[in-house]
Amino acid sequence: MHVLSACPNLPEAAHTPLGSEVYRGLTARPKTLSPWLFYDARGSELFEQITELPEYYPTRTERSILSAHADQIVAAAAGCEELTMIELGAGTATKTGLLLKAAVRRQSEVTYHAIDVSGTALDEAKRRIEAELEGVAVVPRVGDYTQGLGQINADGQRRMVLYIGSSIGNFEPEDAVQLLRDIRKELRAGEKLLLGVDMVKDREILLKAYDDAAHVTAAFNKNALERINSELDADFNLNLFRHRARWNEECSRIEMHLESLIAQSVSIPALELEVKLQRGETIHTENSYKFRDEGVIGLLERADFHLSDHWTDEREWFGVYLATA
Ligand code: AVJ
Repeated sequence: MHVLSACPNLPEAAHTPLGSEVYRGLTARPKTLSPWLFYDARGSELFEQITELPEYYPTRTERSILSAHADQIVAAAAGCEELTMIELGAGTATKTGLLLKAAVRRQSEVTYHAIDVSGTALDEAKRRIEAELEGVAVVPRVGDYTQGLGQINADGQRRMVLYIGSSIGNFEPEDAVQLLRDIRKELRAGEKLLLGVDMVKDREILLKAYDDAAHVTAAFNKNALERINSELDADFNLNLFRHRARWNEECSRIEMHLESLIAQSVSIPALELEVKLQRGETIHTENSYKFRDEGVIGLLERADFHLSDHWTDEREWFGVYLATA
């Protein structure tokens, strides 16, 4: 996230990460908001609900892959060494337990560094995992992804970085490569990255996953506006926006938008900003890229990783890639 600094005349709130992102996004054309805005306490709760929706296949598909192949994944990653696991964007780490369980079957004790921006999610992860899995020590670390990765001392063990859940799908391809390069720089040759990505599939299945019948995804999308209302005193009327999910074939991504149902003007007092929207105009709130095999391999190679192994489900809806630094 980048903070506006060259505009000394803007109010103080415009210099916070949230204020700066909202100012930039809502004065841009087309209007955008970054997906990290979704994840306040309410948004994180809604995302947890999304992962359990019948239409939202990614979480359960990835879990089924990890569950079916955990021993093989851990064996392939470890080789003849012992592993230290590091997860980026760990959240409450509900899928990671499958890999940790496989790791303690091999090496009886494993250290798991869980990195996330949410301290409360990490506390829950630590409590649950240490209660359920004997031999696992959870080290929570609140902070930004890659910073400090290299400082994690693995005591001579081989580090395995987990970046699962298709979180990489939120990044533009160039930014995704940069993120993988940042990870790669922190690793020694031979250390591992486990990357989980959502694959291209039938358009209708993709669209339903982002526009569910119970409207949980709609609430999740609108939560970005709710957050701007509560944190920047804005007066977005959520009833005057409609949740939209689109498949952008050319860019191979699902897009989420908030479409203004009427011509309207919204005021954001903390930013001293009036935002005018035309009827039918949208605020683009998220990209969720979907991948093909070649695409994932290309990203990894550009970041100086090479593919070691690859697992998928019967329908090939989700991919888990093991890469070596
Ligand atoms: C957390 C980025 C993987 O793109 O599927 C779910 C977020 N957005 N429903 C995804 C999300 C709408 C999710 N990621």
